Amino acid sequence: MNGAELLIETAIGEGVKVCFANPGTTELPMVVALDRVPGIRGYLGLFEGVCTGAADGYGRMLDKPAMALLHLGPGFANGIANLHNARRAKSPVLNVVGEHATWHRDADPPLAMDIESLARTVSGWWRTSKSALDIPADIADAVTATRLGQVATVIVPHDYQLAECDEHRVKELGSPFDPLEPNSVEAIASRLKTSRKMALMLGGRALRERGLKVAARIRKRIGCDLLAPTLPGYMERGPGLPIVERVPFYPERAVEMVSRYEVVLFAGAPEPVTFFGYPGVRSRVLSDEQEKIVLCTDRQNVIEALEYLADALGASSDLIIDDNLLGRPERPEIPGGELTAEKACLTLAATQPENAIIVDEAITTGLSYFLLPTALPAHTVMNVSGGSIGQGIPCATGAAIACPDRPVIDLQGDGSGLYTVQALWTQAREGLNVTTLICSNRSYRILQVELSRSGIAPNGPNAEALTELTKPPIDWVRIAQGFGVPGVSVSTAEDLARELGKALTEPGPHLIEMLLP
Ligand SMILES: Cc1ncc(C[n+]2csc(CCOP(=O)(O)OP(=O)(O)O)c2C)c(N)n1
Ligand SMILES: [Mg+2]
Repeated sequence: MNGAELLIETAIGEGVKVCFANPGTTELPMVVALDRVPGIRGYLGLFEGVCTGAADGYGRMLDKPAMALLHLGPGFANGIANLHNARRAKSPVLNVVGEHATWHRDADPPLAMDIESLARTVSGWWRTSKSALDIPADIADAVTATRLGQVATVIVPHDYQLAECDEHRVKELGSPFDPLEPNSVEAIASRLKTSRKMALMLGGRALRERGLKVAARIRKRIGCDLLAPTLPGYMERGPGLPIVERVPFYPERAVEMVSRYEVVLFAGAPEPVTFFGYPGVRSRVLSDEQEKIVLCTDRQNVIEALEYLADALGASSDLIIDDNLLGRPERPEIPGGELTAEKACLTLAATQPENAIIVDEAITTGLSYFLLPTALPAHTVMNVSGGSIGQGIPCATGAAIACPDRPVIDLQGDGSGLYTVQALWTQAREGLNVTTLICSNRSYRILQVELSRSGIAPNGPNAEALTELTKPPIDWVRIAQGFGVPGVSVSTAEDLARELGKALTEPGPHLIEMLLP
């Protein structure tokens, strides 16, 4: 075996099943190894941001890593924006990046870059392999890091990929978690028993079913509200799961919402801060007077910590949760008439099938969607957690590969969609069940809103030109068709409901442009 084959064999042994790739010459031994050592399926992304966004979507859905295979520093750099989203979503992603042969680096070839510096900004763990024989341990350590909800990056020189390795060491994976400190959780339980006006803010794995169910018990026992970050990376919702409120995007509303609480307990979520520093508005949404308690570190198991806390509070697993604290199976009516952002969200909510995966990169159009769906059939919502747009179409692609039996619906801003639109081609090539709903307001609407909120200057011709998308208008139906995805444009809620229904019953990807004011 050579180093590249060893790498693939180790990744297969660690449970990796898919590889989103955009390779170059320095990765070709690994491309060949994918065929020589069968077990990982390769998916071509036509831009590295597609590969990393798809690996993120896959990782969020299955809570285990896909591999993203990227070419040297420039390829990795192209993938960074979506790796940033993955990092914020605590999503497991295993990057493998080729590096020039060790003997060739000194010549400073054209594609040479400082890959480790790039890796550092988005990866919780990274390493350049020191020899071919070290590759299995590097992959094993990287996969262990992903189990903590981290992006991990292995950089593999070309000569080590080609080197023959007669014997190699296999590394056993241990638990990635630091142990819990029972005393600390018990002290938190005592503190909560004597508090009033409490919120439990959930993030990461705590927003999956098991975490939500234990959070429901804690709420029932101590009467706290349940909160989530503004853009949670992964959240399950539906009948039987507790209603969780997200911290609003705009600072004044966020501050108003959290001002209700004397104590906020964080379980897998960071303290909320405003997205931007607005003059005269504080960065941290909570005030100094409000008590903040952190249940566990990012290196501890948040689900175990919540379960331990529930037991310490006497919130046993047979506690009956009142129906009014849970999402109930209800649907809004399909509205009628010309589409608006709100009607688009209502129509989606009225139509989405059981077990849908909703990717929300709708920016301004999606605002009213989240306020509805607690009462909808069971579904998963994924947001652009790092605020780095161009995530939706790739994320939906990876989610559909992870969960081929679940319908994926991508509520997609038009401006954001254009960053990584070529992911539609991967959807067509793989016949993925993704319906992309383009929120075609033909603008960077959120920037127009921010401009008018800032009151700094009236909109001049440059401010107008840099925030609108009408000259020329973008032809979404032909873009979709050009990538092999059937596309249609609708302007009323009735037409949207009909086309969405059709798209969801026909196999393969579809794109529906929703013409919005
Ligand atoms: C990588 C990256 N580039 C630029 C931005 C700044 N930005 C945030 S939202 C946005 C426009 C979003 O437009 P669209 O998807 O059409 O949603 P709308 O605002 O119209 O609802 C831009 C350019 C960003 N967040 N991330
Ligand atoms: Mg727009």
